[in-house]
Amino acid sequence: MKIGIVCYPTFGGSGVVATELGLELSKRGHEIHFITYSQPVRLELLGNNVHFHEVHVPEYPLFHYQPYELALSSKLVDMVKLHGIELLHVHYAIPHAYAAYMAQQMLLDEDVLVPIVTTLHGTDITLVGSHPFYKPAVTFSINKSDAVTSVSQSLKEDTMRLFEIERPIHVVPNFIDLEKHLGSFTDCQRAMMAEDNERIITHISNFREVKRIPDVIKVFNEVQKKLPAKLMMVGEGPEKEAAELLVDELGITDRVVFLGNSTEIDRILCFSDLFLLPSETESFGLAALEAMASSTPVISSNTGGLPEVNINGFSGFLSDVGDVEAMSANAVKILKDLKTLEKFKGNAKAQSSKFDIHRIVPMYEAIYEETLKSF
Ligand code: GMT
Repeated sequence: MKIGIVCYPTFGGSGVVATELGLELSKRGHEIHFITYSQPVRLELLGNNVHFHEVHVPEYPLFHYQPYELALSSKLVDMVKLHGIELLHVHYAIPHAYAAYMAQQMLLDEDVLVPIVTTLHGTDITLVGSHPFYKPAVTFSINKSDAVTSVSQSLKEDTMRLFEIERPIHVVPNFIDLEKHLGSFTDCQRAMMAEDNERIITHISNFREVKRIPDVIKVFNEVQKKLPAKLMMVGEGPEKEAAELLVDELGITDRVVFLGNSTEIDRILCFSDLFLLPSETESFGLAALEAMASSTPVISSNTGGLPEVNINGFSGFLSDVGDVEAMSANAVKILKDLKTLEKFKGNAKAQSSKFDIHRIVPMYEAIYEETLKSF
């Protein structure tokens, strides 16, 4: 199939999922066209079957907001016609599903038929999409998609509760390429980050309010009172400065390292002993799955789709949002002795294999085939 993929090209989970999906589909013989405003961060390899088409939005002073949706739908029309794209798969409803519908209508005018598959990722529903300013357009574009998928059962339920949805939503969980997390590092240079007797705790996110960054630091602060530990904070975002101040206030600057955005997530996870994800809401928690695939157990909140990913008492522990005390007590439970830690590490790896890329990507292929057949 010739498939057009629309996504945010940044470090965010939806862009990562879209990029990994496109790459895997290309390996399975499909021709993939990424259409977005810059090359997706994890798209290192452009090959015969993988193409990238940049959406340009010319700046014009009259516009207070530059019309990205317009530029995107025009680009979709041109690319569908030029490359004979058979299906558009858009990740994140806002504004991608809306722009794709406009493109579909323009193409219809020229007798070109292209169905749209929309994947809902989380904040496009729970935080942004349900805002009254966007809701009518989001409801419309979900209902006009030819197939809709969500990354967890929990997100499907949220969508049905928050919007008047008239079509089925297929749950296709996020996935992981286990081969990339085989522990192929002979030395992930742990010694550069911590002493032998120290446990390494890691958090990776876009440092937005929803991630509850202060909880990450407070949990770590309690843990490091009980056992020697270091905290690796990976990512960039609006809450980072406040996080640095809190670390300073708590007097633990020598034990917390802010690494910024990284393209070396595999290496960081390779030397991590525990992953913290205390989010306010999380439709899935791809970062937690990536951690588990690298044999890193997870301490998370029990919100949204996280209980579908992290299994309490097995791959880690789940607690109520904001329950720093329970989270730190559970972290210590896992880290206190090597035997327990090794058990949780093995369990985390085993749990991640449920989301093996080779099991999940065929689910998308089946949806594409069904959509094309019934379109
Ligand atoms: O977590 C974010 O703020 C980024 C956001 C995104 O759209 O990239 O992540 C959402 O999609 C990911 C991929 O499906 C999920 O793993 C995240 O749980 C989800 N984030 C939230 O629901 C807050």
